[in-house]
Amino acid sequence: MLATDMAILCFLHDLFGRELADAVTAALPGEDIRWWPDRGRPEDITHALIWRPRPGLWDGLSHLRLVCGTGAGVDHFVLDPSFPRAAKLVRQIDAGFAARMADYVLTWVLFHHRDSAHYLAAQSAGSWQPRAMRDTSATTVGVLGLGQMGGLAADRLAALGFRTLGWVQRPQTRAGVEVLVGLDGLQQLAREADILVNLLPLTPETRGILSADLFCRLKPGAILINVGRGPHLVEADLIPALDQGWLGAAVLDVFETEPLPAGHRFWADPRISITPHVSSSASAATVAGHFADAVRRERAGEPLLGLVDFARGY
Ligand code: OXD
Repeated sequence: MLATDMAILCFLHDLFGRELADAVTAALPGEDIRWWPDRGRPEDITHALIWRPRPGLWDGLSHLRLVCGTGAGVDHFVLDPSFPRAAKLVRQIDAGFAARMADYVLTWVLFHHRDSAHYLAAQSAGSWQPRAMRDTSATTVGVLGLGQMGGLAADRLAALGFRTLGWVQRPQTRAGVEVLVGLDGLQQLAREADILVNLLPLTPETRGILSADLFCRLKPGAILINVGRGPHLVEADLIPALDQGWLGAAVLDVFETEPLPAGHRFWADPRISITPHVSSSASAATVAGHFADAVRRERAGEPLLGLVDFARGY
């Protein structure tokens, strides 16, 4: 194929607006960039920057060599049976992306550590109800997943003085974080954590990990923060776990169906805090820069940064 036949396909999230499209155009000057759904001749497309696959997106892309996701999670590619496996897949690997995620996690951990839900409710009732304060070292936070996102969140929690447990598939050493592995490790984390933060990648093994089976082993009244993926949580198990007192509250940024449908039971439950999948994203400039670098590396046959291992699933 001649270099002139090489075209780039982009399908971006509305949240980025024009900013990302402009940044991609500026980062790849002179390239034939096509914007979904206007793919032109699909066989011209060799590189793609994609938010989420859409039905028909991959059809006819017989020369596709590289796909770059705009997010850190790549489950929607890896678990998509129609993904063209001959193409390499890279994900975002940006320190700023992980830092924004850590900010989100710290915000809600501190919110619960400082009993903020209690004080907001007390204010609504016009009632002065002080509670005893605790040092951060008296609160144990368990982080599921110590990858790019979970690792930084755990480091920052530990730096604030929280006792921090991290659960991973493969053992690792992390200053300030007690690293746990395997089923025993998960059960220890469940027994000891006051606040449970999920930052695992979504794979067939982790789907549904946040279920009644885990919740019933938690310290009574533990707080759940799910910033992984919606399908990590068995949604039907959440309200019963709150009713049982296994969980005291939940913070959810991701859902089985997004946007969370109007009338869903979670919306009206005061024990559940909801944000619309905004825990983190990379900046437009970073996504465009990473993509342009990946295109250049792929063409030059250089190692790709953020290359996804399909066997591992992330
Ligand atoms: C991501 C996301 O994967 O925003 O980064 O969901």
